[in-house]
Amino acid sequence: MDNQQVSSLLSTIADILDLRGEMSFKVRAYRMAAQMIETLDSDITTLVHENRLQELPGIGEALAKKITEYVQTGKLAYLEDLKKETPEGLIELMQIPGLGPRKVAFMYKSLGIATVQDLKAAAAEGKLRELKGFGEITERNILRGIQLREKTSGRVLLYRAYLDGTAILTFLKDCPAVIDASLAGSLRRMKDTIGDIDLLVSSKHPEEVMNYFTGYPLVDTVLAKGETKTSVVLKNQLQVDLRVVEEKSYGAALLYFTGSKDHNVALRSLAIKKGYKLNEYGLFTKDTDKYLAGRSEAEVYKKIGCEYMDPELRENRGEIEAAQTHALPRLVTPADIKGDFHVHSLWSDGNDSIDTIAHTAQSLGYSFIGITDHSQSLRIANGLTEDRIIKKLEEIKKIQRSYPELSILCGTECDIKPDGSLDYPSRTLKMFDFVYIAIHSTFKMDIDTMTTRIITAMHNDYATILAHPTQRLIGQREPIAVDLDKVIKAAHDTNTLLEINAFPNRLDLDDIHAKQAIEHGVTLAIGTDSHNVTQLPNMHYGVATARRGWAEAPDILNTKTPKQIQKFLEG
Ligand code: DGT
Ligand code: CA
Ligand code: CA
Repeated sequence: MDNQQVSSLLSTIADILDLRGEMSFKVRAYRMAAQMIETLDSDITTLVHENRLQELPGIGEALAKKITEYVQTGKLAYLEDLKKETPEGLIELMQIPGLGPRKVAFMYKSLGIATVQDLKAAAAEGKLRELKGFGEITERNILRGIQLREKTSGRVLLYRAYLDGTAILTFLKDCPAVIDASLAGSLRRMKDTIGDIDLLVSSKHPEEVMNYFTGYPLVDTVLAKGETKTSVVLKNQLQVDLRVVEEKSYGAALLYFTGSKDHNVALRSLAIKKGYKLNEYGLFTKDTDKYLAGRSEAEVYKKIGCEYMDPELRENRGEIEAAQTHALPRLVTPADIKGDFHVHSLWSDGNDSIDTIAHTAQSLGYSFIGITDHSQSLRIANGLTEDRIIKKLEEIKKIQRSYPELSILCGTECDIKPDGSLDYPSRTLKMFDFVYIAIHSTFKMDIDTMTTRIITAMHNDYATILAHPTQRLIGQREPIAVDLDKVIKAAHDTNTLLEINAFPNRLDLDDIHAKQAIEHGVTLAIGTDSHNVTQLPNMHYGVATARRGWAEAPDILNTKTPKQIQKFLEG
């Protein structure tokens, strides 16, 4: 159980209480607790074990008891009861982007809308816009929210599946009957969202492995249990499929169940062209069915004339052709990364001091860290005025002395105004080591105006990196309307870097656009956008996205030394 899961439990309770019109102080208590735990430095499970929850601000006896029950059993009776007393459809409605408890309660009372179906019908008939405080724009946003929800329904963010998947993998490797074990499916390919978790094991005793697997403490329901395949649902609703094969077939099965389906289809037809037959059991001669390979993926690839392809590449986007002509990229790896460009500190809306950030960066083995606080207009995020920048620079200089092995770079995440100008004048911008430019408001513009706005900002001499270029929030907000072809070309012409933002619900640029940018000779920078040092390891998901975009180390500025970075920025 991680902090995020406990945090979302508490906000679900807050939403349901709010929906039911409970006293607002009660709702607020749950919301504040949810927020506090989301950005908490310490591990909530540890605090539960040590019986220290009540040391946290805003956590009294009652809340501590509920959190403890949830962490220890994976369930909370109080929430189950609340859910039983509330129409199921209303809870689902609150998950739609743009709809909160208040709006849902109001629609329920005034129009009797109790399900997503009801809501769609009401919107189609134009009834929503007539509600007090709604209007046509709200109606349209709600419809868009429904579509977005449908597109991502049942899928979870990569990081969520990754945490569970790697924990189960570690668990499986402890089973004496397991010989080899691996992640498979979209999770092994590190896709940005995951439908279900797939795992593969080789064993001589499949039944033993399956019994061990269904005994995993977080399993809620066993959907199907057999000797070759078992499917379970975890307490957090994620489905996990485990397959067990013989050692002889392990490589072929790993290939098959890693996918993607498109990669498999293309690979199979290549095998056929070469006179073979490829399936999850192995590679065979087409005519006599003689087993040729299958123990490892590498041996199967080799036999059909391909170099080994990293799982992140397996989307049939040209990798099979490249693998036959020694043209595969040598993908950037987490070990190549020397630092992080995008971190918020206490100076704006982050939770940690520069000293704490530097300390953590050092423990991660980094040789640089970019502290990028917000610019002056972003008052809600405590953006920095010029006097405060000067003070921040002084502080960095002082802290720098304690970290001889780490370059602490003073950056900014400077707001791009609607007309494309930046939130600081040049004399301020030149105080920074580098400047992220980013949009934080007026997201809705037509595509030409938005594209011009961004490109104008990129032409500013001090602009270094364009942060989260499309502004998408996976499952919550669509990308802004922007012509990325033009932005990529402008990045090349103005020597502006594009960011791969590694925050789990952003991953922006995504894999496809990262690949496109690299093909146009644009250098990318990975930033975690951390507001808390516990988020710095999200770098891993940014690197995964870069790998899915065929990035090699030289394509990513984070792989360079502080000296090389300085030179690059001056050049
Ligand atoms: P997901 O779970 O929707 O995020 O995506 P995947 O890629 O994990 O898909 P999943 O879980 O349905 O199946 C796991 C892998 O098994 C998939 O990547 C490729 C393989 N596979 C599944 N069904 C088929 C199929 O009908 N044909 C082929 N060639 N491969 C399949
Ligand atoms: Ca899957
Ligand atoms: Ca599956």
